[in-house]
Amino acid sequence: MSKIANVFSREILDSRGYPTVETTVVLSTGHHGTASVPSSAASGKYEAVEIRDHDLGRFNGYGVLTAVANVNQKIAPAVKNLDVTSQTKLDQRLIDLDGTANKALLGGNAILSVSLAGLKAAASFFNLPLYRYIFQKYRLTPKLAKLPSPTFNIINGGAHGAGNLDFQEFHIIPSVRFPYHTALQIGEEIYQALKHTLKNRDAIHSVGDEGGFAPNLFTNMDALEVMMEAIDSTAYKFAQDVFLGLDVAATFFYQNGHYQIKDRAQPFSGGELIDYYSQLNRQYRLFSLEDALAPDDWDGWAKLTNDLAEDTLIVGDDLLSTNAHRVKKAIETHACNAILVKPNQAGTVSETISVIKLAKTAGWKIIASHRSGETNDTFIADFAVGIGADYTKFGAPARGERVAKYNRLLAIESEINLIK
Ligand code: 2PG
Ligand code: MG
Repeated sequence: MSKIANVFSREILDSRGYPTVETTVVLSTGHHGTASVPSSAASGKYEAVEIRDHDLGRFNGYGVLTAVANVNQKIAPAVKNLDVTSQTKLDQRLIDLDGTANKALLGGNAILSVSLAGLKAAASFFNLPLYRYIFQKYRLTPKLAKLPSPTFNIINGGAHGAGNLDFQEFHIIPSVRFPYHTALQIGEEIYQALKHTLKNRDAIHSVGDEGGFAPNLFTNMDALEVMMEAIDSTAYKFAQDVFLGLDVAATFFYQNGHYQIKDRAQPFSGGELIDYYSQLNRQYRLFSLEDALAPDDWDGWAKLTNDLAEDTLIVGDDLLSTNAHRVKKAIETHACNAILVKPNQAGTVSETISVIKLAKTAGWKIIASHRSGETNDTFIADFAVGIGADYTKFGAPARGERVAKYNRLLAIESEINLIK
């Protein structure tokens, strides 16, 4: 039987060296699933709450022993004997046990670890690769034909960088016409080209949290210029083979109704910043623009979408926080046309799936996303394929925890091609 026999959790480290939760769910048959939870440098205020110990005697307060104890002592007895193939029942039990709107009692990190490990254990019970189990269970896409197109974050600023750039992520996005393995090659070659471009400018000194370079440049626009230069030094054609995108993560430089970035001495009002994005779009033909405004500026988001959505993906991340209420409001107010999907913002697999259904019904594009703090868990790669995401966002094509996901997509791509 596919019943949960045992659940145990532990504290491990993520890619930034901060503790996170890893949990194993074991079935009565001996099948099992293990999952670890990613984490953010700057969690949005509408996300499921990540519980940390705040015990300054351990890991500067970042320990997660409380969340681990919540799994081992509170969640494990409550989910014992549940049939793991009913993900909805498992997740509802977790939601009820917590009882808060934002999972603040047991912790989104504790709850998600069990939800993910349960899903993996169920896939193992049916002897299916995880992406195929998700595909067959939820039927969110008619067939597993083409893999999601990768977007690569090759310059890191904001909360992920070295303190120099205001915008958080500068992306290159190979054309969707390329098969996944070719898109990966393009992303990697431009990443290496960018290293040379930055060296030539004496601007390189390190990489940021997601493996992109964290250079010293004068303005955010300079970063886009450097990327154009890097693309030009390769065989790929800008706006044909490869495009540019931004995750601005505007909360980082938003204060008292204004946005302060180094591109201009005076702070921008919301309206001025939208005009600035239009200018950037004319110059760099932005393929996607994420979290361009603060998450409570609903009018601003609607104006941005009205002005730019014809040829740019207006992506909600902090804005939507993978939360059904916020997604419904964004659909009603035409606040964006694409969603960044992060299971740990929602806190369970089932809630994430409901949000994806809503977004798909609205005709939005779906981008399945990692977090800045990652582990070598490749769940998100299988999930992206299984739900039929349009794009993935897994960081730079460098650093083990990012590359693990890109390599998992390569394995899935060859498996799907073999079966076809
Ligand atoms: C984002 C994410 C992932 P973080 O803003 O989109 O790139 O960053 O995990 O720090 O929230
Ligand atoms: Mg973001």
